[in-house]
Parts: sequence; C-alpha cells; structure tokens
Amino acid sequence: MLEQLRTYMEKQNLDGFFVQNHENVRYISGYTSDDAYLLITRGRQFLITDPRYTEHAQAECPDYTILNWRGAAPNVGEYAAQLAEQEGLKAVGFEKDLLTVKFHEALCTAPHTEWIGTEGVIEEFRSVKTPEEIEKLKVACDIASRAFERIIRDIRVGVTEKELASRLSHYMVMEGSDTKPYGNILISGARTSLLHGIPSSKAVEYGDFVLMDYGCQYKGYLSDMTRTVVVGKASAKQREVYELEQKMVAACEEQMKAGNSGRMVYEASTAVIQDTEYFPYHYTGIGHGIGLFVHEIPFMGPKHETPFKVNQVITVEPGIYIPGWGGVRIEDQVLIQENGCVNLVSATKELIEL
Ligand SMILES: [Mn+2]
Repeated sequence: MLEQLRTYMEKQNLDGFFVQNHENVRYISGYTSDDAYLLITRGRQFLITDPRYTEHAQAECPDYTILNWRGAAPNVGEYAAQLAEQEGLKAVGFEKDLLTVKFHEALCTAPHTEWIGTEGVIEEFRSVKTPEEIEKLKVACDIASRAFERIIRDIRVGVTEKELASRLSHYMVMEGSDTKPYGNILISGARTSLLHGIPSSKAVEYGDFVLMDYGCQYKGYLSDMTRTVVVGKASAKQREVYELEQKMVAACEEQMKAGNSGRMVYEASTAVIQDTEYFPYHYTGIGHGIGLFVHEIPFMGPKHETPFKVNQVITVEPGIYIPGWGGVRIEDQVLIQENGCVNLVSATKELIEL
C-alpha cells in the first residue's frame, strides 16, 4: 500500500505526498484512530497527530516517525510546511478535493516546496481489494446478514422505526462488528419511497413495507445491504413491485464481472422495467464500491463507463420508489471475479411476509 504510493510518486516526480483523507491515512499506514496526517517521502514516513493519539499511533505504526504538531506550529498545515522544508522536499502531492483554502495557505508557507494538487490517487489503489481486505468485508457482510435474521423477529405492528434501527445496531455489535456507529436507514410504510430516509417515531402498521438499508464495520471494513419485508400479507401491488425488483437485482448481478461497466449494469436493470408503469420510479445510482468507506469508486449508473476489475467489491442496489406509496430496494454486496461475481450477503431475497 505504501509501496503503491511510492511508485506513483516516482512516476509523477513527487518527492513527497501529504495524506489527509481519514480512510486513506488508514489504508496507507494502518492507523485506526482519528486526527492524523501522513507525510510520505521517498525514504521516510511521518505520521502527524496530537498528544491524544501519539501512543496509539506509535503502537499501530512502528515504521513511522510519529510527530506531535501541537505546540510546534499554530496549525497542522504550517507544521507540515516546516517538515517539508526540513526534509528538503521540492514537490509534494496533496489531496486537493479535501484541503480547505486556509489549510492550503498554511502549506504554502514552505518557501521551497511546491504543493501539487492530486485527486483520487489512493482511492484508485483502494478500489481493488487485497485477500485480507476481502476477508474483512466478508465478515462484515456476514455479521449484517446474521443481524437480519434477528431483526425480522422484532418487526411487528406497533414497534417504531427508531426502536428497530437501534436494535439492529445492537445486534450487529453483538454479532461482532466494530462499535463505530453506522446510520441505519430503517423506514416503513409510504416512507419507504425515501431513498435515504431517516428512522422516525412512526410505528409499523399492518401491511407496511419495512425497508432496512444498513451495515457495519469489521476491522474498519464496511458492509452495506438492504432488504425490504412486508408486515402481514403483501398486497397484489406490493408483490408485483417486489418481484420486479428481484428481477432487476438478478439482471444486475448477471452483469457483475470484470470488464463490464456501471452503465451496462444500469441498462440491464432498466431493461426489466422498461415496458412497465414502474419505469419512471427507478433511481439511476444503482451501486458503489465499498471498503474502508461506504461510497467509493467504482460507482454504477448510466454515466459510469470504467470497466470493473477483479477483486473490486461493489454494492448492487437498483430500486423502485413510488412517492406517497412506498418503495422496494434489495441491496447485495458482491466481489467481482473474472467471469462473474460472488455475493457476500447471505440474507434471503425472497419476499418475507411477517
Ligand atoms: Mn449502498
């Protein structure tokens, strides 16, 4: 991971790279806590943090020089500028999509260093997972699938969305996930048409769809899955929409293999509903890469042409959302292989009537 970055630096004639993105810091250094920055040079690696985290960083990153910026400079940017000057760095890459103007000004106080804006460099490395990362992602998906088996026993008339969302989080931690909270989407009834609805005090009613879009972290790696169930007997329309959704997901997953693109998957999903009254109710964002962060490259939708690579992990989540009536989403998380994909989410996709 560090080697990938050094190879990139060499190719781009950079003698330093400043890393600020939280997940990128973790990916490159293995540091799992907060408020840390990396300055990587051709031969050395520095982790800059403050006294709250120095001991933690020392233990997790033995190959790094751990530095405390507090007291030595008015802010991290000026500290990094001093360090770049001290190391004699001439051209240092930074993540231009993250830095504030103030931070950039602080970096630019280094008299002999040029700061070169880059975008998506480490994100690109992160998009293809190592066997160790895949293992952690599998465990995260497995924890979420086991939590699904538990939460469906709690769904009944009268229980609120908030209460169910909180229980779902609890089940995931009890099944072995990291404790870091993850915002569950757990919504019911007509509210299920809200793509990113927030759990409310609404109580579940007979005949409601309950849509659960959630996941957890395991050793930093994320799962993301969605299942939609019916409380009581599904109506004819609920069944019709659910069955179309199942077909959309299946059509998508058939396209999930190396060389195909997000656009191809999108087209496969819409082909299923093209000639139905539900076509206007689909959403174009139908999946995303996932790893240390929940939404990362590659993304899937009509404008995403980049071919998938072996060992990318991507969510598949087409959906049908009818305002005022409700929506159905099923989301899997799949591992891209040469000729197909492996679904890491084991929870059933059959219609569940509770
Ligand atoms: Mn998702």
